[in-house]
Amino acid sequence: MDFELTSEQREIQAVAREFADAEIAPHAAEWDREHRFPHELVPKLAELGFMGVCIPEELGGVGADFLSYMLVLEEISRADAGIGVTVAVHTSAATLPIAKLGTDEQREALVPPMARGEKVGAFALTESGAGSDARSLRTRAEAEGDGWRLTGTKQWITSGSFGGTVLVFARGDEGISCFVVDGQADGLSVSKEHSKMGLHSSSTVDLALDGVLVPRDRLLGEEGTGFRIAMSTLDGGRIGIAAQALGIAQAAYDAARAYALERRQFGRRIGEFGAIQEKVADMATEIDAARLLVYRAAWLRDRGEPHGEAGAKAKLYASSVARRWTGEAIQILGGYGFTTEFPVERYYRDAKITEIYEGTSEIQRLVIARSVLGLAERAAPVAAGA
Ligand code: COS
Repeated sequence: MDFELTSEQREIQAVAREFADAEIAPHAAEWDREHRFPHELVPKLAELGFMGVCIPEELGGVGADFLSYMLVLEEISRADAGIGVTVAVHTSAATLPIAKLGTDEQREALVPPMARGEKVGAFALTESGAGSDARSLRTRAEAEGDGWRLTGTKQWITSGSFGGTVLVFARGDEGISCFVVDGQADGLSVSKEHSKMGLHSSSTVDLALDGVLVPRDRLLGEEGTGFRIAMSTLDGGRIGIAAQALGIAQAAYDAARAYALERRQFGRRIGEFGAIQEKVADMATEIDAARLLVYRAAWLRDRGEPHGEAGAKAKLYASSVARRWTGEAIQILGGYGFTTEFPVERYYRDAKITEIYEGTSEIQRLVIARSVLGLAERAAPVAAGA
């Protein structure tokens, strides 16, 4: 398998790296401290195409491949993982399913404003009683006239308060369906803003749906296919979270490496001591391995091949690498690493969630095990964002 990046992929990566270093990294500590999503960043992201990297050009996107999009997520997350998850959810969990599964009218009406960053996307699947067991969701879709009324509460919705475009999964007479809901619709409100351990620059809310009216033309795909849409969307989304974890791990490595070459104790740079060398060597090796898993999953997806197992492996491994090595990066920086003067404590707080959302590590193992044991034949290759 050849992972040499094309010249277009390298170019997108370079633009994303430069943008992340200039426009995101210098502000990340402040956004973290203020627990604030910087809405003023969205037009800048959109101007460079980062709100629609892998969205077709005719729908306002860049028309690049999924691997290019992963390179962008990795670079953004290296600077600020909260911005990374916002772009990831917007793109792979909200815009892509509409671009892939929508009717012509839905694609043309809904996707361009999202690719232009005017409408930030959100994905409302999880509920208080339906996390890993997403199929047990209880939000109701009652048929009314030529549409439905949605009633229920969705939990931990990234960007759910931004008034953008929300994919809502709800249960009706035909089973679970996926509806495209305007974030400013009557009856939709934020019932809770969550305070989190990390990712402070992203917004996470609960959404109350109190009889939200959805017209028939805002049903995505066929009625009753919502669970499959959610699962295939997550197959792609999980690669994005793996890229986010990779970006966080890379940031921690960069900080630890620089410190090991600068900090002197016992008359030498600490990077000359075996105990530190062992950590740096393992960290570099595991980050390389995570990167290869992430790029392979994206590459399979770009070839139209099944990528559920590869994406689950990438997320399982990259999130573990990020969680473990952000901790060891603090160890290398010692007391300094524990202070907010250095960014590694933020990386550590931001990394943990990558083992939880878009499917916990336990669920990734289940997906991998079912696949390698041949027990997942029903999980047909995909329709949506995957
Ligand atoms: N792509 C397309 N369809 C899929 C699929 C996939 N990757 N995986 C499952 N399906 C389909 C199956 O084909 C089956 O379809 P039919 O009912 O038409 O036969 C249906 O979905 C149910 O499949 P299954 O029986 O495997 O579902 P389970 O309830 O056992 O759930 C897991 C499987 C646990 C893997 C799933 O619920 C899951 O991924 N949970 C985690 C949810 C999650 O990531 N939450 C985070 C939310 S976003 S922060």
